[in-house]
Amino acid sequence: MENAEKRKVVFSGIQPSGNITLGNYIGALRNFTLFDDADCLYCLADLHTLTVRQNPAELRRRTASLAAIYVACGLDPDKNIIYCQSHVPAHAELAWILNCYTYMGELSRMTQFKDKSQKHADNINAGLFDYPVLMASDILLYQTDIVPVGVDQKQHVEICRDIAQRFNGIYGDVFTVPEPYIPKATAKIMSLAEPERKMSKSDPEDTYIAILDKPEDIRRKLKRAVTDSDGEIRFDPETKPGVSNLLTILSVLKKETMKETVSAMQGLGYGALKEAVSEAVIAELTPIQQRYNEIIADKDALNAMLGRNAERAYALARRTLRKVYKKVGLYQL
Ligand code: ATP
Ligand code: LTN
Repeated sequence: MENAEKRKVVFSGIQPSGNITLGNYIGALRNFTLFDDADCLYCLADLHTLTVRQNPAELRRRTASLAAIYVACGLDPDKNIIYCQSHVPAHAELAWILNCYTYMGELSRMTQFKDKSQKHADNINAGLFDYPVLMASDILLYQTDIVPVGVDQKQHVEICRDIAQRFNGIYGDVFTVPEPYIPKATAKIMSLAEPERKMSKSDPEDTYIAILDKPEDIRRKLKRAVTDSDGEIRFDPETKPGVSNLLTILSVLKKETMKETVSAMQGLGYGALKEAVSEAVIAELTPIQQRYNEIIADKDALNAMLGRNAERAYALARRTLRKVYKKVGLYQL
């Protein structure tokens, strides 16, 4: 008998804008595999990357690479719709409509916009300002229930909810209002160089571990990771952000509670902690890298997968878009 309850829809995306980091993996990607009994869509958010100037050849390479990383991290492309945002024109189309239901005031309050405007002061373009509306379109096109992201994206999911509710308030129940999925412990992995700041793929190489880093790079970067001078292994993100970040990474990858990790490490030095983190990271990433190398070696198969999945996504997206066009009064043939 068919299950009467509607399956949940899960949607998320990552920008192919740099090397995918351990922060992206722990904060987002790893969680993408948790929704076995839902309909999941994971996009390569290539349109979003254009809000910051990209090297075209690099962007193409990184997009294919991120698709291979998704699969290598355990997302089965037959079960999950893994596709490239720019291959489904409905994203840009819905973004235009939703632009007309989003206020300048609310967009100018977005912290990511403020941060990125500071970082790219020579290129504060309209796309950067409008970024959250495109992201809302991504999510709302598929009648998404759950959006797994890191905590830095929480505000964007909230504005998406506001836009959906506003639209529904005018036209009836057109959009599902989504919920973010942000497990607290792993919501924000910190930079190795400045543990008060988020680990970010647009920062210098030595501040993050990339999913595709070699074991020797992982060991070198972790050896240099900033800690503190009191020498005690203790979980206290406020006063010991560096050590606490290492403990978080360790406990997550070893699938232990923080208490278990801390008691296993207590009394040891920071050198031993860094060594333990290195081993755990290498053990996690090695099989992913092996699968990645196989997947990326067969570009035809990868492209066929992306083509197939873009069609599946477009078929779903078109339904919502058609409804929206009708509701707002665009002339239908
Ligand atoms: P950029 O630095 O280019 O803005 P980013 O490293 O923040 O990029 P995104 O593509 O913006 O990466 O993020 C992809 C996903 O990974 C999002 O869900 C984001 O919240 C999550 N994420 C990114 N960095 C971290 C982190 N350090 N800790 C936890 N989650 C993270
Ligand atoms: N803006 C996100 C990437 C992203 C996304 C989405 C995440 C684009 N579209 C839809 C969740 C849902 C970021 O992580 N920087």
